[in-house]
Amino acid sequence: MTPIAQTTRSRLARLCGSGALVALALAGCASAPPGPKAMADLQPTRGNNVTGRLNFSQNGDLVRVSGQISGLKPNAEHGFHVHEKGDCSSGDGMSTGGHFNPGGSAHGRHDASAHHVGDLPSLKADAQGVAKVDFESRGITLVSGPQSIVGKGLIVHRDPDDYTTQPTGNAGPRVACAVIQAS
Ligand SMILES: [Cu+2]
Ligand SMILES: [Zn+2]
Repeated sequence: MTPIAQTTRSRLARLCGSGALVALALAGCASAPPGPKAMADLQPTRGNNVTGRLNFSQNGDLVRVSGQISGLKPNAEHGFHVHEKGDCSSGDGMSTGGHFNPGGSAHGRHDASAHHVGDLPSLKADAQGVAKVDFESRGITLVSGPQSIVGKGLIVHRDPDDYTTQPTGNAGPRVACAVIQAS
């Protein structure tokens, strides 16, 4: 056995618990080791109070997105997208450009057949103006490459996304902005 194979095997055995059989370890255990993670720290744009934190974690081709956003208009829906540039410097969110759309698709619902990679499920604020986020998606990835959302912008909009107006969903001004960062 080469030293590299030995190292890999012992690392897998540690990941899988001390009792793991070597055969099981070599097969990758019951579940694959955790993949890349990222986070986004949403800051309000000028004149707004929307803040939040999102965590992204990938396992295989499935990305779980979770977190909480506050300071939203209560009892309302808010468009929520990954935008093409990781640049919040303009203060109004416009420096993030349009929706992240590496596939050249039309804008649409996250679960529709045609949508931008950056079209995320809309936020639903409760009576306190807080939206809890927890969804899983195979449509986004943290693995580096042209489809990766890491390094892109994340935008919360003031208004609902109508899923129809091209290419924006007519979701109104950008009330919070973040750059999605590897974590
Ligand atoms: Cu947007
Ligand atoms: Zn879109």
